Amino acid sequence: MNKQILVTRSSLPPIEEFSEKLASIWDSAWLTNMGKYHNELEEKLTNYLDVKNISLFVNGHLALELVIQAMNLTGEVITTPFTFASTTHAIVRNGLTPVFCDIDENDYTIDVNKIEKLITNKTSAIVPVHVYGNICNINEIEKIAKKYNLKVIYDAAHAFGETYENVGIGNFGDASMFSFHATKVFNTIEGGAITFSDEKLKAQLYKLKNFGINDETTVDVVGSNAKMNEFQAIMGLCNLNYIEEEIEKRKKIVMIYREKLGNIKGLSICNEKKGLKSNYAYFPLLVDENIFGVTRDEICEKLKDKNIYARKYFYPLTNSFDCYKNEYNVNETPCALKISHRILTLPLYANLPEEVVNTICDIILKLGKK
Ligand code: T4K
Repeated sequence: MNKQILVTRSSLPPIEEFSEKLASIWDSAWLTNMGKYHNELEEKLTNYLDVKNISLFVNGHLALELVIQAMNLTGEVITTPFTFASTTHAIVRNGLTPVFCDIDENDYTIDVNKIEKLITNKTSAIVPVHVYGNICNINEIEKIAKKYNLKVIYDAAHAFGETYENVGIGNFGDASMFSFHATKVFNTIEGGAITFSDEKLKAQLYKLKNFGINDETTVDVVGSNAKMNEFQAIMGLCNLNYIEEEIEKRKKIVMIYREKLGNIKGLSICNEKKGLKSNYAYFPLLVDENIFGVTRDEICEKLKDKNIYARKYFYPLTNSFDCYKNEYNVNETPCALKISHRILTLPLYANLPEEVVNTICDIILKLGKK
């Protein structure tokens, strides 16, 4: 490959559309603090995601940190280690203890059969992850949460625009966090949102992302600064005009991957869940070296030799990070551990040329035949 192929590539709207909106900022000189574009995006996303309530943030991570704070959680929070650093850090940075549940080997989301035995009298919430856009077992999680009176906050960083049984994915649980980072299906450069069921949370989230300011003379919670600015909001408004096209193009790429790699011994691809409208956010490929003949790492290196940069999302597990040394035992999540050593996310973005997808598949298939 002459040109580097990275795991993803940000989608950008036509520059004229972006500049036109930007020009108006030079008139108003209103750059941030819940400006007009911020509010317009909030409204448009409420419709697009088909949710009751939404609050925008400067990034997904702070959104998650602050919704956890807003819910006044205490003690222990059940989550999974097969995720980006953000999920675990958001729990820990709130002074809470993450309790790691293993994942389901079919879709890499939290294993609902293993949640109950982790619940103690200190558990206050479950933070499951719709990893790669694979939707968690929402119905079972809801049952468990009800039975034990636990809050549920979904890390839906990867699930933008998805629906499950025709319901916007942000409607499940007490709240969901979406990421609008440059690497996501929908981006606002950096950015994120919380969708939530209890409308009373709206005022609290607003305050928390704005230093806890109540009015000009009262500050009544220890808040942060996590407001989405107008430049981000403009990027979001422009990108939103192309979102369906974006997802459709991703789908085409995924279909090629599925067709070429779907029936190969030693390679596994997650099945699309019944009832899910997918956004085709990531393409994770699971490599069983004992059957395929080469390891995930070898495939990754061989692709690199050809200037193709797949990524080992999510390796290593968050419960093995140096910053959590000796605090958790990765062997308590054996399925997550196994998958983290075998998973490779292949390049996927709307304008990835089909011939590159074919080349990637051919390189992988050739390795397996050796
Ligand atoms: N929860 C989950 C489950 C998440 O996956 C994430 C973020 C979060 C929470 C937190 O949400 P945010 O606070 O980020 O909104 C990237 C992203 O930075 C991160 O947002 C994302 N997950 C994670 C899965 O991927 P890195 O360290 O892999 O990023 P980086 O810089 O290596 O970029 C990956 C590839 O993306 C590059 O090879 C090329 C492409 N890229 C990157 C940037 C920065 C672009 O095309 N344009 C760009 O501007 O974390």
